[in-house]
Amino acid sequence: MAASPPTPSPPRALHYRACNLCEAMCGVAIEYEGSRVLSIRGDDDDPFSKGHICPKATALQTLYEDPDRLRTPVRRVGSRWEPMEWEAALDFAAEGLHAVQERSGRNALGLYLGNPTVHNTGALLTVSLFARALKTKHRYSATSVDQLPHMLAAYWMFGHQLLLPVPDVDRTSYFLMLGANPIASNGSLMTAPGIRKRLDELRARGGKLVVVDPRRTETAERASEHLFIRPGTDAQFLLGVLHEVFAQGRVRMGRLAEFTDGLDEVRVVAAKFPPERVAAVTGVSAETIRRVALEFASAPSAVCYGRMGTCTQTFGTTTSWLINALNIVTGNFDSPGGAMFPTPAFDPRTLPKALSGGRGSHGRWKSRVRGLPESGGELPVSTLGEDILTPGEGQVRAMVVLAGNPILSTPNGNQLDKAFGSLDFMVSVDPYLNETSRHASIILPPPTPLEREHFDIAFHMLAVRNTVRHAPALFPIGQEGRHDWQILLGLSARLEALRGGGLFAKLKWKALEALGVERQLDLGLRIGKYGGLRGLSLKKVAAAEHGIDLGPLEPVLPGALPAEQKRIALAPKAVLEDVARLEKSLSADSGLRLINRRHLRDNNSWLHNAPKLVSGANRCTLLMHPLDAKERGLSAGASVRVRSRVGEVVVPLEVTDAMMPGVVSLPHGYGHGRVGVRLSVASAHAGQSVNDLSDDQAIDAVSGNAAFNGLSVTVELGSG
Ligand SMILES: Nc1nc2c(c(=O)[nH]1)N[C@H]1C(S)=C(S)[C@@H](COP(=O)(O)OP(=O)(O)OC[C@H]3O[C@@H](n4cnc5c(=O)[nH]c(N)nc54)[C@H](O)[C@@H]3O)O[C@H]1N2
Ligand SMILES: Nc1nc2c(c(=O)[nH]1)N[C@H]1C(S)=C(S)[C@@H](COP(=O)(O)OP(=O)(O)OC[C@H]3O[C@@H](n4cnc5c(=O)[nH]c(N)nc54)[C@H](O)[C@@H]3O)O[C@H]1N2
Ligand code: SF4
Ligand SMILES: [Mo]
Repeated sequence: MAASPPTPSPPRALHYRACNLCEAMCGVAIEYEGSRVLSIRGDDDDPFSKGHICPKATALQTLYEDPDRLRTPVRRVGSRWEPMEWEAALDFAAEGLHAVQERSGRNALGLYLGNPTVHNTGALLTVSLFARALKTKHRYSATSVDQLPHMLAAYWMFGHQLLLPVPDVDRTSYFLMLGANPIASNGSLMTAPGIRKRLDELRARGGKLVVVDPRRTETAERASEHLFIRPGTDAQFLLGVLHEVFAQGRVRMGRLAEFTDGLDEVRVVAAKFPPERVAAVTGVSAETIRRVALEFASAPSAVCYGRMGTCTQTFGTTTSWLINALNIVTGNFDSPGGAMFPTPAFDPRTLPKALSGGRGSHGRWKSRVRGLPESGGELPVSTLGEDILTPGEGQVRAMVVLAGNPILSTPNGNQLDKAFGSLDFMVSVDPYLNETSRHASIILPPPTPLEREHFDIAFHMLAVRNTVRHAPALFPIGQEGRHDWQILLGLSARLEALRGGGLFAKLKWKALEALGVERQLDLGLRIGKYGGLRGLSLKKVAAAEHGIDLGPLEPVLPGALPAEQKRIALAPKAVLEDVARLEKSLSADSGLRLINRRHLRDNNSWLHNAPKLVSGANRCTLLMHPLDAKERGLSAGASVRVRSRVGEVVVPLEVTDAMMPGVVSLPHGYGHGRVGVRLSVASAHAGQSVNDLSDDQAIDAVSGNAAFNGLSVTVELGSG
């Protein structure tokens, strides 16, 4: 039998882009053939990431190929999901939302924006317009289970919620890191691809990395020094450090003094917190606090940085303020080696308010049940469950969830599960049928990262070096697909039409759709810092397929402060008021406290359907110190029951002296065992959701941010 001639296969080719799965923006080189991915590796020629990637980069391929992923809209019909055409699906979704607003008022509609929105160019450019088009005060997002305290501190101190200082890790000589584990997370509010190497280099050049964390983390293992701290006491610790800085006459504000107000107020507050007074509650000795203060103040350059551990706790905002204050009073602010402001080529802060969300705001309205204040136009998501479940004027009866999974990622997941189950109508914009979207009336699935262009709008603004890169879509989506931004514009246009919006409204949405993503990027680049007559355009950026290096961070103050606030406010009123609460919390307590953790191969709740990322030992375990295990008669491998005020989970126990005594740790993002999800791999590695324990009433009092860390729990043998 003669062999048939082989069909000619398309040539293998290489596509370059930045991975958008976390904040690190690593350059990747993707080998592909036709519509198939052959391999994904680090892009050695990326001037920023220099070839670094992590195991999650392969998920770019897994997501694209995943048979569980939704490729067309699906509508719930009883307990089944029925596929729908896009136009009909968008009509159905808009009509359902409109009907609820007609019946129960505008605020009966709620919106939740999940984290991947920020990693998605088109969605980020469109989402503010979409949120306005919904005309509701019930907006929530992952911000209030994450960095809200930093944003509020920035709004109050620097006049803009997005003026977020990042640690100049490549030049600092003393890095004081609280509540962050960048070796697992790859860095957050600190885009620094290959962070492990950067931290190793800091030590190699004679610098010091001090990690303050209730767990000896992967990052702490590589640090010069690790200090255990009792969860939720970072503000007291930092006040102890500041006390010493003032007491030793180490204040050196330099040129910052010319445009900074409030030094005396900070001095008065710090005077109340001598190291001896905070030692017991923090678990850090007075001697150590004094030494850290002295080392910090005398280093050639130093930077204090805090992340999830300092934000998602009961003193989140006050801690964010103190981190900035320590950097400022020691002159380690807006200067090389200190905390600095990146200058991105496309700067979202220069966009009109309707597109960017503006400088920020606080307390313009309050949540209807608990009265928690809005920040930046959003309510704390800890109130979402009660806002849906509590009857009365303005009760939320319909939801739009974009790129989020709040049932696994926000406090009191079981209450929220019940709440979502009780809605009259719900739209999910998500490629998966997951724990949250399973409650939707209709799911509108966008394509995956490789099927769209990518330009990082958010994370160049948080990067430790100024660079820029753009990549076109690798694979086309064809007629049968809709991008997130197209879905959002499609829904907005339909909602306005249903409300009787005239021709002008119709033309506006059509024009925005025609404008597309690329023209907006091009415009933003041209009017940006590196634009101008012969400067950057999208064409120039796109032509440099490995990205363009724009150099190290440079001092930008006072010029970068917004016109409305030309001076730094070192002592904002809201945090000064919180100090009274801090003083009350100075007595040490002995209960067991829960903190959370991340693993390099997780990404919040949503990459557990990638077989390569969930292989190996079960990671959804409780970590406990040997003394605590012994006291409870528990041994490694036992099933233990962890209880909080709102719920309980049963998980395997790991006993390790990497935990501080009195503190236990669970990862978040697990709990895929709920009925009705279509995540075959994740369901086989279900684990338990830590947010079935986390308490919607446990918040940072100033911002309303969720206080996941420091939750009071009990642990006992799981069976019997
Ligand atoms: N206990 C505890 N809880 C936590 C945390 C913690 O440390 N401890 N961390 C918190 C933090 S920092 C965050 S940011 C939140 C995250 O919370 P969320 O953003 O609510 O949840 P994710 O798990 O990121 O879910 C993202 C969803 O977006 C979908 N998705 C991915 N890409 C796209 C896209 O391009 N478009 C669309 N439309 N959908 C997409 C995924 O399928 C997934 O369903 O979790 C928080 N929850
Ligand atoms: N692999 C992986 N990478 C990720 C993610 C992921 O889920 N997986 N998520 C991404 C997202 S959305 C974010 S926001 C970032 C988060 O990035 P990071 O903040 O760097 O990550 P975490 O692991 O949450 O680090 C928080 C640390 O705070 C410690 N901690 C807890 N409570 C306290 C406390 O009271 N005080 C102090 N000082 N420390 C405390 C914890 O032990 C933990 O080590 O990671 C991003 N990158
Ligand atoms: S570190 Fe983040 S950006 Fe880099 S490859 Fe991993 S997931 Fe992607
Ligand atoms: Mo996050």
